[in-house]
Amino acid sequence: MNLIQLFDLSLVGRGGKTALEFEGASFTFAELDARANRMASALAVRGFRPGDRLCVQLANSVEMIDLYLACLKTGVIFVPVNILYRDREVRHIVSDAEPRLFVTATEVVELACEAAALPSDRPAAPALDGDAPAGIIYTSGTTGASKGAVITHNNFAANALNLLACWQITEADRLLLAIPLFHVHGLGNGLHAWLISGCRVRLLNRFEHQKAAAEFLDFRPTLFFGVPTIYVRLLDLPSEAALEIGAFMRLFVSGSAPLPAQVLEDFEALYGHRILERYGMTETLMNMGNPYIGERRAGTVGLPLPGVSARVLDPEGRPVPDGQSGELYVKGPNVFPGYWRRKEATRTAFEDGYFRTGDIALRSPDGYFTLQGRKSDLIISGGFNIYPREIEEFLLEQEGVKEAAVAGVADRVRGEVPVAYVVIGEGFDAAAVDAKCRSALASFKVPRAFIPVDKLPRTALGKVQKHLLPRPTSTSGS
Ligand code: MLC
Ligand code: AMP
Repeated sequence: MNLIQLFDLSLVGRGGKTALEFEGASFTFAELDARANRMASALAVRGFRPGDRLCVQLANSVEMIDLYLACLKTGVIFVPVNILYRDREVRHIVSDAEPRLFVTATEVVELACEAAALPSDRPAAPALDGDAPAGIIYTSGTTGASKGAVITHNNFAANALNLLACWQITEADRLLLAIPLFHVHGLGNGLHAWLISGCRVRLLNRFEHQKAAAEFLDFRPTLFFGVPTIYVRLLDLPSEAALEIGAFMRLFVSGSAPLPAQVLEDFEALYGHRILERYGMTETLMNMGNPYIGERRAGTVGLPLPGVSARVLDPEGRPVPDGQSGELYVKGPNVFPGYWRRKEATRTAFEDGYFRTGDIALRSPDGYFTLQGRKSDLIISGGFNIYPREIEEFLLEQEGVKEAAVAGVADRVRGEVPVAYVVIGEGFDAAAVDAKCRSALASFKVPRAFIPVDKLPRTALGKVQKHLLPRPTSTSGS
């Protein structure tokens, strides 16, 4: 099946209903359908064929939705790119995905103009198998360069249907969608839950904490999806506003990074709602969640979602008893088939049909999972992933950097932020390296400090022992 069949429940079935609010404009489902049909024609004019890739590097916008739906309607593979990525990061994705077209804020204007002049007839739907790729989403690989996770129509469908069922999302809901559509959180959870349920969405260009209270109070949503940084920001709202918001909200969901138990408790005291924490990955979409009805246990990611099987294994691949830590493996209709054009990486990502998450977890005797960390040294800052290796490789290219190690330090707002430890040689200039990082790396990857060290602590095999690096005192965010 094509995801569009599910979206047609709303695009066609609820055509007259207001679907979307964006920057003061509103659109019915039928209007969005017509826009997407025109955009599909514009892609056809550009020579797109099923299986071609379209890279889209756009902030949340109606055009981004048009392009996504146009891809699904024509069998084109949608490849969203983080808008914070700079040249170096983008070049890698382009050379790997080989898109027919790369759309940024500049190109989209022309494309939208072309589309507006075309008829809104539905394109003939290509005969797609549910196992066909709907999107390729780049995720920072442990090797430093990011890999494209191929997500099928069936993966996305299984994920969204689970969320509708488990979180009781219906067309009566109002979803305030503030997270970026270029990641699976915004796209696979936010956009898909909206289009299938037929609820009303207010899409924000991005989450701005200064405007959050006004958006909540004006739109009066029932449903909100956020990363922990957003919930930390929401703790700063005045208590009267928080109480008013709490009164019309039905469900707050958090994911993409660990939600500190204290934030969950403080949020509940302020808003009168216990945040539902869930756990996912780009490669697997959503794996686990705390129950909608039942105990939302602080510090845990709850129970496997319907259809998801989970195993916790020791390094020899043997199951560990409940209460003990091991690596988490998952299997289910939500799990991707593999990485784009990377047979070897795909082969090593699976064991016995289960995907190796790289997350260290334990299961309680009553089935709740707690994530305790990662096997790799992944840093998650504001819900964005940072692989230290990528920054280390960049730093080593800079003048005066003899050795470099990047590690995460705790940050009250963003969870973690990266800092760099450098063994410096002649010509090192911290300000110049900082400027280079700012121009070449996404802002969230830029090290917050460069800490000079005489040498990096290494094992006998030469591996840097990051836990032995002197940690600066935790940062407080801003
Ligand atoms: C952040 N920045 C953005 C931005 N988000 N800039 C433009 N558009 C966006 N959407 C930049 C800012 O310019 C700034 O850069 C820095 O990031 C912090 O911004 P801030 O204004 O201080 O925001 P803050 O209150 O800290 O909140 C940041 C945030 C953002 C929460 C809005 O981090 C965010 O949108 N996170 C969501 C990430 C996400 O969706 N992850 C899902 C991955 S999928 P500078 O230069 O000033 O530092 C996944 C699977 C799963 O993990 O389980 O979901
Ligand atoms: P990504 O590669 O961006 O898809 O990020 C996936 C990673 O985010 C997972 O492997 C986890 O390490 C982390 N993650 C997602 N949700 C949670 C959560 N609720 N708690 C802790 N970590 C999470």
